[in-house]
Amino acid sequence: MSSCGRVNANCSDYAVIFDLDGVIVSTDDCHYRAWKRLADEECIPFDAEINNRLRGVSRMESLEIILEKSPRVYSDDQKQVLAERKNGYYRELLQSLSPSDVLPGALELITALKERGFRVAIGSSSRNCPIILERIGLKSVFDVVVDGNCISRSKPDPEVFMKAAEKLGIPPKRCVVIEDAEAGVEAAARAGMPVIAVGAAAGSPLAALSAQDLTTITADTIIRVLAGCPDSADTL
Ligand code: B16
Ligand code: MG
Repeated sequence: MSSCGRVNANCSDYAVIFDLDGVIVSTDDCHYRAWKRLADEECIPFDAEINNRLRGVSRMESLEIILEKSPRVYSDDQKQVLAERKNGYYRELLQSLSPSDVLPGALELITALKERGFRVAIGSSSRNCPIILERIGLKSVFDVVVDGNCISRSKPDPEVFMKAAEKLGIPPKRCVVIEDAEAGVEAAARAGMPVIAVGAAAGSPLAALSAQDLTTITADTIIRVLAGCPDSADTL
């Protein structure tokens, strides 16, 4: 582990940028159910494998992926209507969202990071981010929130994470991203940020570290990732 660096003692010079859907909250299943309802109504084949390609991708780009299997061709106006219909179904499902939907380990990790002085941010492609954060009780927890309402290019473009780093005033290489989507892992890597891949993205070759979920990630894990040696205890 000779290439291990050292992380400066003041953790307020560092940040963790969390993806929202699939990392902080289990809304990825709500997206799946809403798209499935739309696809069934339009007689378009849709399954979990196609759904995996939608993680982290914007609403309109997700629709384009779903329409690849459609025998019917839709105009731009019709696509807009379809996307709004899906969003209506999704918003219905969000009505039952509550703090109990925060994923295991998320609150513990955010609390531990804040206690150590880390800055914390959200970097999400979702335009529903404000309502989701409100419903799960985390509206005032993050120092910075950059979501689908603030960006013009969705993941895998690095814009969402670059904007978060800029708003935090912290250089990209001092920001660790936690992502559940391959598109998000790529976006973080393109932003020059070390990334921890969880859930569906675990095992990504672009990730500095992979984990099943947030329960095994601690503030010390983040420090090791920042130091460039995620598997070592040397830098603590
Ligand atoms: P909306 P994330 C992403 O959120 C979801 O993973 C993706 O499935 C969804 O299409 C996208 O947000 C847009 O969501 O329709 O609510 O604007 O994972 O980047 O937090
Ligand atoms: Mg996600």
